[in-house]
Amino acid sequence: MIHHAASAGSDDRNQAGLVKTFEAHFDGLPTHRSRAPGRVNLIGEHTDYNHLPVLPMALQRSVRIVLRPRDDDLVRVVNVDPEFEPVEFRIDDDIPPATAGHWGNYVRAPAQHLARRFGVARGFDGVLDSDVPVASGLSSSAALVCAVGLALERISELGVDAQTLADEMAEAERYVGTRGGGMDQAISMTALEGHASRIDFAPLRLQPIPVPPEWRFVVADSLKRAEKSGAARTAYNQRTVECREALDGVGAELVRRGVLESAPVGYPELRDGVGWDEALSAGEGVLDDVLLKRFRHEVTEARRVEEAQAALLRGSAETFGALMDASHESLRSDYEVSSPDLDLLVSMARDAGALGARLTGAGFGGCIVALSDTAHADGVIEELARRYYDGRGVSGRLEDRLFVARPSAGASFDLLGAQP
Ligand code: NG1
Repeated sequence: MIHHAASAGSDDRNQAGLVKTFEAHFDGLPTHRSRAPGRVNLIGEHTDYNHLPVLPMALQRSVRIVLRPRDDDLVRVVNVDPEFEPVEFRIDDDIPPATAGHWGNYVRAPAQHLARRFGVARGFDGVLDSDVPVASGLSSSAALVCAVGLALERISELGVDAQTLADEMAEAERYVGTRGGGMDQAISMTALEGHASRIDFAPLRLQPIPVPPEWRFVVADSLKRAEKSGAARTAYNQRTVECREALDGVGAELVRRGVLESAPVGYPELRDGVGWDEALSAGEGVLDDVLLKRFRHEVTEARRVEEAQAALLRGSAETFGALMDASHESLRSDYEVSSPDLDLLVSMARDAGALGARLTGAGFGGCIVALSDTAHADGVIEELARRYYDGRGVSGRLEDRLFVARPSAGASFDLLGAQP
């Protein structure tokens, strides 16, 4: 029997510990707290970089920084986890990066970006901790970038709203050599407690949708890291290129068929111009096997997001679960981003009574998300604990790898002592 951590999360952590660490490293006390959550994507995977919709929710797990603004441009951040060495740099238009993959680059990223965009030049001393599992498809990196970015924005009193800052933070991540689709920063900055959000891109639009209180999203980590700096990133980037090639091929074919006068500039324009059926038929006529598979995933996943949004709005958990199952199958066979461990976890979750399950995040490792209800969530967790995790040598606490995700609020910045 495991003690599952439906309630484990940032708010339960010991803030006094953070303050104490601050006092040990810097003179005096911190004055503010910046916090940004990780997220779990419920459906709409590998669609954001094609500006097609997604449906994520923020987690109760977050990056938190207790901090004190400085009067100069220095940023000093100590991570309570000794595995991550302290970071120190001056805010500038060109901040020299640490080695690739170093966590400090996610602190430098928003600083350089906000310096370039808004002339931000005021730094802070801070102590940081995070309970968002790293490299698991739960957006620990976006949470870090958003927590630092929000702190810098507030310290300089720029008056940038959360949605704009989300867009800026998606840009900021280019500093680390990657550019995701913008979903992670958008949900981390703007989420509402008790809600998931349907997100559309270019321009960013968010529609919060209440999650029925009896729905339970179980997150389970395959224990295989999906490192953004390694092979998973190469495969991710390759998918973005394939999607572009597929779009160009389909666009050219539709022009050749006389259906369109000019090729659509993006996926939303293709959808709005001819509809998915016509687009898919053009794709079937012209794309090679691999590109057709990638294209079919984009089309079917975009449709599933629409249907999932409707199912969420009317509280139909069975339909939502079936759509999650279909999403996983498409990610496995057409998009080819699953792994034997993710497939195993998904099927075990279904065997244990989940209404649907799928990989979440970029794939190639990381987590799955399974939908259950209040009556069955504990059973799903206990089954997965027994069948998947027993004997796999989980390092650390199992409840950091297997937990119920609570739809939580987005990033916040407060005076210390002012938050509940
Ligand atoms: P993860 O693997 O959770 O970091 C990545 C991208 C998202 C999105 C998903 C796939 C980054 C920072 N995030 O998420 O934007 O494209 O893959 O849906 O690259």
